[in-house]
Amino acid sequence: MNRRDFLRLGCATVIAQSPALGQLSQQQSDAMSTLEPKANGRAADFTLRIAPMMVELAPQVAISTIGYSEKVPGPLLRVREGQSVTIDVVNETDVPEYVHWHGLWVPSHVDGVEEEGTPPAPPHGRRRYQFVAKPAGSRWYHSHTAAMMDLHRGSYTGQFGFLTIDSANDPGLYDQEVFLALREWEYFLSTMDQDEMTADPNDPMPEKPATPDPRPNGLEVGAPLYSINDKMLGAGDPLRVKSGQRILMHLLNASASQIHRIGLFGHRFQVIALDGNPVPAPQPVAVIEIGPGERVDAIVEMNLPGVWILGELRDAARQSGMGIVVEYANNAQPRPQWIAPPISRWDYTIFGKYAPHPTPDETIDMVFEKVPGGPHGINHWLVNGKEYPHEREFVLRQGRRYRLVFHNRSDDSHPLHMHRHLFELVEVDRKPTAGIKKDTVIVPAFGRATVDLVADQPGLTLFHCHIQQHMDFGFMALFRYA
Ligand SMILES: [Cu+2]
Repeated sequence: MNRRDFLRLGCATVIAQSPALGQLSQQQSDAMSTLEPKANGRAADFTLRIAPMMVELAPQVAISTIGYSEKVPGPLLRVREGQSVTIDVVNETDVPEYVHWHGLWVPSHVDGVEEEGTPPAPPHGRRRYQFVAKPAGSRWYHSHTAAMMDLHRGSYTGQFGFLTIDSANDPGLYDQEVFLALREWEYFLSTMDQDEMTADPNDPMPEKPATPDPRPNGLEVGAPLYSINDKMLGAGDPLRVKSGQRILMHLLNASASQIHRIGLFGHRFQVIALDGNPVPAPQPVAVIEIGPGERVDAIVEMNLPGVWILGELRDAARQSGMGIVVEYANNAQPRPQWIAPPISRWDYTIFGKYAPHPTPDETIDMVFEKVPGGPHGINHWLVNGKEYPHEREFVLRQGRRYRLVFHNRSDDSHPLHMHRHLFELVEVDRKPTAGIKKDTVIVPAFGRATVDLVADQPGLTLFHCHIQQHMDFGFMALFRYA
């Protein structure tokens, strides 16, 4: 068996089942142990190999990127809540890499973040990550390496995958479960902003300045190719369903740069969890809006037989690949159809409840501003008047409850991510809510979001916009515990 076959076997093993290595056949175990000499006397539950690879997005369309274990998305890592997990990362590239476990409560030195002090997986070296899997829900893992002007590093590459932490309490009210990661490929810089999510003029925009910024905008990141998982619309297997089935869709926006809106004509998405956390008031919606870093779990009842396209609402993005065919069994419709769902506004607060929040011990205001880069420059970003790094502006005391107020004084929407913690939404553009726990929240252009966070995870904690370019050019802050 050559090395490639070994790799394949390793990958297949990981997908086929969770980490119970004891259940593998002797042959598979032998293959794994040949591949992975046991470190510290114990074989890893999973191994991820970071290496260059090709992705065939469609027949005649292949791109080269860097991925995990020759798969995009990387192997599905499925574990039980509370399980102790060991993951070996083998870095076959020439640069240091960090694997971040997004949405997990892990210590700073395991979080996969340079700024928090996690050691890297060195070039042509390896690093072992060990953590207890919590909290339950849809998590994910991805590269957390700075890319700066290199659009073939960090989250611009195929280094992302699903990490599912199963709870013992999952009622399992569905017939099929699918994992759908939204992605763009072959990123480029342009003065044209592809993300046509122009702000609705009826938006409240509580942070809009009286006079607009006259400075010309800088280069934005765009992309010509789109996919769901590793296939452009029509190139992969359709999602095969039967009338009456309930499909649990785990949606992940693994994009480095774009917020996406997804619809499926004639069907509603019953949103049950945001960022992997069950919502107080599950609701049906026609369109899901999801920002880089976010996850949405939704159940879709299959009650309109036919062949449909589940896809991005923007024609350009969908026609460039962001979609998947949904095909009912035994139907006569010859071709997949796209019919745009009715326009609807995404509103996190409808999934919450009305309840008072405990009074916070302290309020921290965070003001985000853009410094436009001009026609051939990159925009820079300020948090409270400064690009990253700050001094000691953001200090938490263990056990205290903080109210963070995100003031977005820019004309872009930003998915803001807090590492190693969950926060609870308090208000979005003045609409109050309670009970929605997230790790990433889109703050609309000139909008404001308020969240509560209990400081219960001591250690350095990175906060940043999940758009890679914004993060690389100043949109980060490091929280410390006193
Ligand atoms: Cu941003």
